[in-house]
Amino acid sequence: MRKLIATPILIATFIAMAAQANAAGLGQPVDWQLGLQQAATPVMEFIHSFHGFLLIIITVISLFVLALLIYVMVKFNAKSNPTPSKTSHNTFIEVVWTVVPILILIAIAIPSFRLLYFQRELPAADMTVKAIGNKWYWDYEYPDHDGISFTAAIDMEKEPRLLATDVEVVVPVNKVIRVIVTANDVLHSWTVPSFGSKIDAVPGRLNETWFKAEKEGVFYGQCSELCGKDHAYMPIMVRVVSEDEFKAWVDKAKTAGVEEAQKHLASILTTRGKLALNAAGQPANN
Ligand SMILES: [Cu+2]
Repeated sequence: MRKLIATPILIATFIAMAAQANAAGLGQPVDWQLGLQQAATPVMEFIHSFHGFLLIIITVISLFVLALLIYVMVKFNAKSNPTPSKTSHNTFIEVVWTVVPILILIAIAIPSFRLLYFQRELPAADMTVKAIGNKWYWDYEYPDHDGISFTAAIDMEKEPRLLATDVEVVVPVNKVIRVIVTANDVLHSWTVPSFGSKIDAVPGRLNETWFKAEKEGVFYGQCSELCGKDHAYMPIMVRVVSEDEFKAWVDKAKTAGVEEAQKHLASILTTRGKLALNAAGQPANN
């Protein structure tokens, strides 16, 4: 009796959860999100389509196995099948259950390797940003822009909590950005979900990845290699802006420093209606 009551409650709970589940955020997570963050780069779009493809395959396999189990339970239980067959081999079926999984694995492997090479083979880069992991903040350098460099540390006062940094990484939209990643002390990992970027920061070694953001806005990520006690407090914040806004930021950063450049950029973005300010005069991101 208790089971009979529990089942509809369970179903109702799932329906309520599904109704509350939000479409995934762009550049940052949202409450009750299901699925991956929205894509802002070609790599992340590929990850989305591969994820969708795998979801179909695993769903079909799970339903097929479930159907087989139900069929066996109904057809071959002791009551409906009192004298079991003694069959132990069936060549046709053995060939099928060997060949079909191989075909499924090949069908998965082909897009999987295409995605892997797409991520790993850098297209000609328009500019380079160097990200250096530290306990527990990120340093950034812009070797193509007179070596602009700064430290980006978590800003506990800003929203979204645990994702905002005091100084923002600024890059232009629709440009291939090469990211060179290393670390000063221990392993870290430079990760921005909406870019599909995730690469280890290894002391004494240069790793590289790339992204081409096709949408303007703010994109957040976190260190994704368990690096120590403040691992959760070294977020990544990348602002993608138009080319002339990027140039304005670079020019100001060269002459007056990155903090002034950030204020300058914020005022440009506010004038253009791209940046809303909250009651405290802070950028209300996304
Ligand atoms: Cu870290």
